[in-house]
Amino acid sequence: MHKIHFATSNAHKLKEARNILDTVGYEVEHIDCDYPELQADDLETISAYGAQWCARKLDKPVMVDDSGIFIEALNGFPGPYSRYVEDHLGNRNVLKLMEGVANRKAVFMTVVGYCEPGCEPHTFTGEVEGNIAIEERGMNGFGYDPIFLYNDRTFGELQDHEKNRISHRGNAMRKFAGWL
Ligand code: ITT
Repeated sequence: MHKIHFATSNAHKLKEARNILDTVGYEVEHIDCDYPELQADDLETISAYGAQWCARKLDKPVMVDDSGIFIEALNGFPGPYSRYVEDHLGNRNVLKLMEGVANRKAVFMTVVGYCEPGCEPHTFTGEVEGNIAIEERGMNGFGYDPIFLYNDRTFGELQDHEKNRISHRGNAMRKFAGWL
């Protein structure tokens, strides 16, 4: 089975990547590579930079995953700042920001970055459209999953395999695997 080296500090992402890529014939090996998170307005730039940084440092092909949630009524916030907002505000405060807001549309996005040593990085984008829930629901998943409504269930209410089939990460990683 072909191996993909995945640099991430997030155990949930690692688990999802293993399940998603296993279904298309790839084995995921976790690598520790604490790459600097570039401050940029778009996930592609951050992801491409991270993949190239790790490929250079480790001298092997590396995949990274940069993800975020873009809320339409907040002009795409928190987007590339999703990690910071989760750490400092959390879902409860995001829901507060959305109190009384009728337009609850949101997009989850993952950009997979992949780079081989000495080469330019490639990026693969996956998205899923949904809505911000009124309250947190569900014990599955992680991060923003309990407040992201897809049809009538939050991602927090989906089983792992259901989320992976439709998720931003599933779409981005299957695109990457197809290219590979
Ligand atoms: P890395 O080491 O891979 O960068 P990270 O947790 O910092 O791990 P991101 O910057 O890509 O990853 O994540 C941005 C935020 O979005 C972070 O708070 C995640 O918990 C959250 N997030 C990412 N993917 C998610 C998903 O599928 N469901 C819910 N929340 C997600």
